[in-house]
Amino acid sequence: MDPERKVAAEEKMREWCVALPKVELHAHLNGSVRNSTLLELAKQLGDKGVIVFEDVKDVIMKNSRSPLECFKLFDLFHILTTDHDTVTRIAKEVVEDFAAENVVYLEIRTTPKNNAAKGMTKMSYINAVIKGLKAVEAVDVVLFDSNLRTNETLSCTPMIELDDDTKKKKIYVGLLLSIDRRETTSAALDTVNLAMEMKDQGVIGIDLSGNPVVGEWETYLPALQHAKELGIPITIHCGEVPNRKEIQAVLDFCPQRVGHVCCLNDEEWKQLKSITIPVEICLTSNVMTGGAPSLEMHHFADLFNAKHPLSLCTDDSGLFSTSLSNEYYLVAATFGLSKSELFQLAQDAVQFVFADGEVKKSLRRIFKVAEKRLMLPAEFAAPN
Ligand code: 6MZ
Repeated sequence: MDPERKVAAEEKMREWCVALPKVELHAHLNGSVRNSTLLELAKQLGDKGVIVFEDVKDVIMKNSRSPLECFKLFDLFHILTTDHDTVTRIAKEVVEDFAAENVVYLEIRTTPKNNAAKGMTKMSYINAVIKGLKAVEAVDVVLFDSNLRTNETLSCTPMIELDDDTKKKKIYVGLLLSIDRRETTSAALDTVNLAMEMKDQGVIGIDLSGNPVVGEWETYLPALQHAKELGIPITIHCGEVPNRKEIQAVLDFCPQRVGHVCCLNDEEWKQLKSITIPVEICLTSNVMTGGAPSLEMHHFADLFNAKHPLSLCTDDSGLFSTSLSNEYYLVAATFGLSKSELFQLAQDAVQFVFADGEVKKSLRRIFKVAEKRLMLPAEFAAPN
């Protein structure tokens, strides 16, 4: 194909990936902040003399990150973002950004933070996040509770059908509370109890995340066990580094989903596949942090060929300068998946959401309507 036609075909494929309705199951709030917002916040703190803006600016704009740099950067992000108003602002913007690229269901995860200097408790932090979700105006945010009730009818108008500008798009949003690996057993238990307390306000699950070389599985196990007993769905970052003992413990614990699974050995792969725990795949993140040697050698291919349940995710779209549409595009460009395979991949993710019943039914309807438009043979497709 001549270079110009190739560029045009790539552009069309990118547009198709944006139009595809998508389900995002692994996105960290503070990793998904827009660079422009981070720079603005850094400038404000620079002006107050809290940080040196010029130093921070280069760090924020850098594209490639080592794992160590990532977690250092999160410390910086947290300095920039941890007061109630800022948390509210970034929650609003993050949902707007996902909705703008046709994410129809979003599970956003975040670590509830205590910050006495700002009068912040774990609960007030999550309330500030919820306030942000409710402040979104560009789209209707349906925040459902863990009993899967919503205040409004769930008969969602499939966004792909909308051609009337006066009607708004809709995005379903659920919150997962993250336990940070730096936390103590008692702090982790606080987070699980908070998830239980806020289950009627949009909190639908628990995540274990944080720097994978920090902390011990035994520290979080009582909290994760408690969540399991309470019936709260759990997802765990697994195998970001080759920690044999912990990978085994996570697989034995059998959470509802796992994230990453970069560094599993043959035996662990076998076990993962035999228990078919759905995997949250984060291509760009894994390559940028060294969890996968390259896109071409990413374990996505092995899991996909084995028909293992999986879902494409961004992890930290701000930190890694990606988007969910871009992750779908990368899968097509790297592994040669067809549009119908991509569509199936996006639609299959509905099975793994922590919502159930009516929400899943609505999502299936959205995909059904989208299929008619997105899967037309090229010769019948309406010209752009
Ligand atoms: C493990 C990660 C992560 O919670 O402040 N986080 N944990 N592996 C990753 N892969 C690169 N990316 C993000 O969002 C930022 C926090 O999410 C976790 C880290 O604990 C990070 O501090 P919140 O909203």
